[in-house]
Amino acid sequence: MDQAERYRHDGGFVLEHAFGAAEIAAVTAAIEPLEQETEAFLATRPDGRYGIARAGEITFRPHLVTRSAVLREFARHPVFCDLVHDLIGNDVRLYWDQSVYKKPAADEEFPWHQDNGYTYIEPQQYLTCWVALTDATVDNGCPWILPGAHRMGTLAHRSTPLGFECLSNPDGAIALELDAGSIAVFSSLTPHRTGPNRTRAIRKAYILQYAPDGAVSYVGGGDAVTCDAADRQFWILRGGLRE
Ligand SMILES: O=C(O)CCC(=O)C(=O)O
Repeated sequence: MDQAERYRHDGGFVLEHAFGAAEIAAVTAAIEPLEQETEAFLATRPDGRYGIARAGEITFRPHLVTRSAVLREFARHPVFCDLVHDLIGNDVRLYWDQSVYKKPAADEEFPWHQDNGYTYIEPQQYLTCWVALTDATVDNGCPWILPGAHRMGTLAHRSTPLGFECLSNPDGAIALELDAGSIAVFSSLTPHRTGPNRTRAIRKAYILQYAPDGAVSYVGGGDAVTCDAADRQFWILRGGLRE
């Protein structure tokens, strides 16, 4: 089965060794000062928490492209242009980007969810590229997906202290172990979770999400907002061509 077929059938696949060591080192270096800012901010919070982020355990740093030319350029890397062309179409924008660092103290899972279960987007299916900046293993909290479940549409999610959750211990889940530089490519409708980090090293990921031009979000159940913020939802492909 080829990758496009696997995406349609299972809702995701691994693109191995998409980026070289130097590219991953440059991306990691660009994220580093922002990650330090994030931890410094969390340290100012009385309980070390902000939303689903927990100081020293798990950090989420969104909209990095607004702060780094290196990451803006990375978001338009030919690898992503090819992926979005084949899996979305000719007119595509970056929808969201964020780093997620899971620290050795993170002994909780990040619960089963669909990305479309956090902020509801129309069309409901957009593309998540979970780029491994370090090797991601079952031991340090690699992603798991539930193949085929993307065909059920957006599921109901409940709020938990660890994040939104749509499923609990489903049968048939598979771990996507990734070498640094590989990408877990999956649909915004594919239920996924990550496990605890039981190692002594930080598991680092940079997540980039792409949506068709014209996609709208309903933040907090409010009015439709077109996903075209100039500083972070810029064109990736327009008329099939790289912008
Ligand atoms: O990388 C992680 O540990 C979880 C991130 C995730 O699933 C997400 O941001 O949707």
